[in-house]
Amino acid sequence: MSREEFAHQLNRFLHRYDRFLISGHIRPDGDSVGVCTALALCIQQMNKEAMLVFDGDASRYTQILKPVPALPEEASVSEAGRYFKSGDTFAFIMLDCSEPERTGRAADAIMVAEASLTIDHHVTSKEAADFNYVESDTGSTCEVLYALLRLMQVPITLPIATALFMGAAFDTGGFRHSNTTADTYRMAADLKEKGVDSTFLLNYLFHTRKFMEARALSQSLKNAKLYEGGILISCMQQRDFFMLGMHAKEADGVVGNLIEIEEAEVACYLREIEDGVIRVNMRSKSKVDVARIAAQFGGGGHVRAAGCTSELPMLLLKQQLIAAIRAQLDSADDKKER
Ligand SMILES: [Mn+2]
Repeated sequence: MSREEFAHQLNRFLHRYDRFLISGHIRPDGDSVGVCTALALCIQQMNKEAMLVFDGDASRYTQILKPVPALPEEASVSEAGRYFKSGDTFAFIMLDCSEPERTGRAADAIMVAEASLTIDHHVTSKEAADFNYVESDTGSTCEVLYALLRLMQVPITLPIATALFMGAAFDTGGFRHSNTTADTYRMAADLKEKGVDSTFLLNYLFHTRKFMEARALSQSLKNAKLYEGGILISCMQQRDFFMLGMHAKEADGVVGNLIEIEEAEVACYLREIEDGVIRVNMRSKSKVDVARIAAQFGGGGHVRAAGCTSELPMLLLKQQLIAAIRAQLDSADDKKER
């Protein structure tokens, strides 16, 4: 389906219903929160009700955007109708994911809603909603929604522009990743012209961290070792986090800092998240497919960012990871020589 055709469908969908429950994916990220907030603000602009559902802490992103009503944490989506002011029926919109299970808490919303609609940019086979639109070659769902709003001639106010900019910046790594296109920059320019504080948003998203996260990074760098072939590995035991006065789960961003090290071709971050359970996060610059490495250990992900969870002892796991990465680096070298 073309963008124009779907913009038509979306327009009709928004006009047909009065109340909308909107959910992004579980463990909300910048794109997910940005696109849900932007569409909710558009719906409010039409004098209709919108309510967001989050599964996981979205506060890092919601706190810099215009507030939008959200379903209370203790409520289930089957009783969401009670939380709307103007009535108790609602339509359901799924953004930045297309499989109901990916929303977490809102997995059953399709069943209780009057109708459902999806906008996404992940490669997917499921068309679970009544109306489904996926642009897998667009960098963020915020960019997809921006294009649709333009076609629908919906006025993009500053709060909507800010939410869209945040999401597009988030999913493109600050307009740096290979999913950034000329259209992405054109959108950014248009939103900037509408008054978006791009300096603040980019600094907040990519150059701001909590004191505790910085301390975790410091300890993680102390523990890091650089092996032949540019394999950077950092292992953090539970006691490392205990000494810092934090939980291992609070150090999610560290692996992104490890891969910034010039000599690192691959970064592996091993964290003992509970007794004998190790979470592995991997990032790769260009040579290694870390999704394949993760799959060897029962995990998954993308070519340049992947992870797995293991119950092997830390040292053994580290040795096996190094061996698996070396094997990939070596076979790449062999191919080059031939
Ligand atoms: Mn996204």
